[in-house]
Amino acid sequence: MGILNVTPDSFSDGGRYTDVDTAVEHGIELRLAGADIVDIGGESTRPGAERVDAETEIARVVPVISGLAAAGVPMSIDTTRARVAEAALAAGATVINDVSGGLADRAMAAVARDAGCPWILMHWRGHSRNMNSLAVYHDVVTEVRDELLERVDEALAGGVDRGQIILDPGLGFAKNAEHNWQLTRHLGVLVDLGFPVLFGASRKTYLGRLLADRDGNPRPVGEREAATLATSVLAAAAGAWGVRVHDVGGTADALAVWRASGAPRLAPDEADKSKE
Ligand code: PMM
Repeated sequence: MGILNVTPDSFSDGGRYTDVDTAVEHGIELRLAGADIVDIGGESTRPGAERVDAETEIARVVPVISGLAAAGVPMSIDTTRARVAEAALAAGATVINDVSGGLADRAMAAVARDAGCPWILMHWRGHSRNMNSLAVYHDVVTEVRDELLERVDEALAGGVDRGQIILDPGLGFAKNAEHNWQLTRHLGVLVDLGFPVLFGASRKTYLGRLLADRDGNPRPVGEREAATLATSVLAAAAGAWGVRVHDVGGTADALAVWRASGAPRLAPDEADKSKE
């Protein structure tokens, strides 16, 4: 999944694709580089970000989705709002990527049900403005799993087909670096739930911190690509269905190596078994 944020303020590509033609061009580039799907977002979810209204979000994403649909590019809409999802699906998106897993807007389930489209339910505890204060867990892997299963139950109760549900641990969303590493190490716990799992580590803050220089300055966003590729290979080896990334070409190369190696899926470790 290639990332295309049509926002002025996303942490990595914010401000680069606010012009419709540039955004459409980049979406086509992502597709040609090997993306199975391009994820279009019109609202930044970076920690601390202020919300925009639904009209602004729709005005940002719909022209880009229409342009990419005309070019035959498969797309997901990255939104927590049912109205935005509806407009995006009408314009040609075919997947809903809801970082709130249906929590932010309870009307999302009906949109997913009526469209009969895949719905990515990401683990989420609250909007960006205060999500860092929600990063409190006793056992992050078990709690993320259980909270995702609650989202699944609500989606099913809303009439959504089980076969359309995709799960995502939501790295960086109410998670600190250690939480992200735990979720990476034990990704098999989510994979074993039987739903496709999407993994989104691309260029995130915890990778910048991991690669900080001697003075403790985090590695700049644009220089986290090799680390991102490593996370994508780990996720694939743990059984992830997809990875959400900025650098699609590099990811396709890295995954081609992993595939050619024939390396078996990483077995869930003893700690995972004790959670069952
Ligand atoms: N991360 C971001 C936005 N949307 N969607 C899913 N499903 N999973 C993620 O991890 C995720 C997401 C934030 O990253 P960005 O600013 O680079 O888009």
